[in-house]
Amino acid sequence: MSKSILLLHGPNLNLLGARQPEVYGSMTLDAINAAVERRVAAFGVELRSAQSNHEGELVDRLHEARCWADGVVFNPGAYTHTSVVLRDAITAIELPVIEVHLSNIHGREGFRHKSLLAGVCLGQVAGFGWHSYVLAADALLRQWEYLRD
Ligand code: CA2
Repeated sequence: MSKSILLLHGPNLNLLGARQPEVYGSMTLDAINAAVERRVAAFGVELRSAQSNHEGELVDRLHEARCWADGVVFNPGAYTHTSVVLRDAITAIELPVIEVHLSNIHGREGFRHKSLLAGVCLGQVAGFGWHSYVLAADALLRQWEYLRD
């Protein structure tokens, strides 16, 4: 049975490419989604992408993923640092979730150093611009043994 991934983006990430390219790069969200899709399609893995600026909608997307996805690549944006709600949703769905950040949150303002979500994720990738998403997808591919070593 082939695998499926939900690629989920949180608040403000719909603005990628249009604002603050010095922090978040110049790739648009659509271009990032396409790059990750190309990567996983090479292994026969399906990718579905979604973005929301609303915490409750992100929760709904995570819950829905239980019905069709085998793993989640998730950039929760600023909710990373604040959301017990998303932490509980990630715990509840019992899917492997990789937390992703474009920027290196550990090298930025102190309030970004703490993630409320990383501890309930399989792991975290941060600081590699849009490549962070591809590396996170690779982490799932490795988990499922499409990739070795
Ligand atoms: O580095 C990341 O990927 C972040 O998740 C981005 C969040 C930030 O709050 C996190 O601490 C780290 C902010 C997303 C804002 O996205 C924008 C994109 C373009 C222009 C302005 C904001």
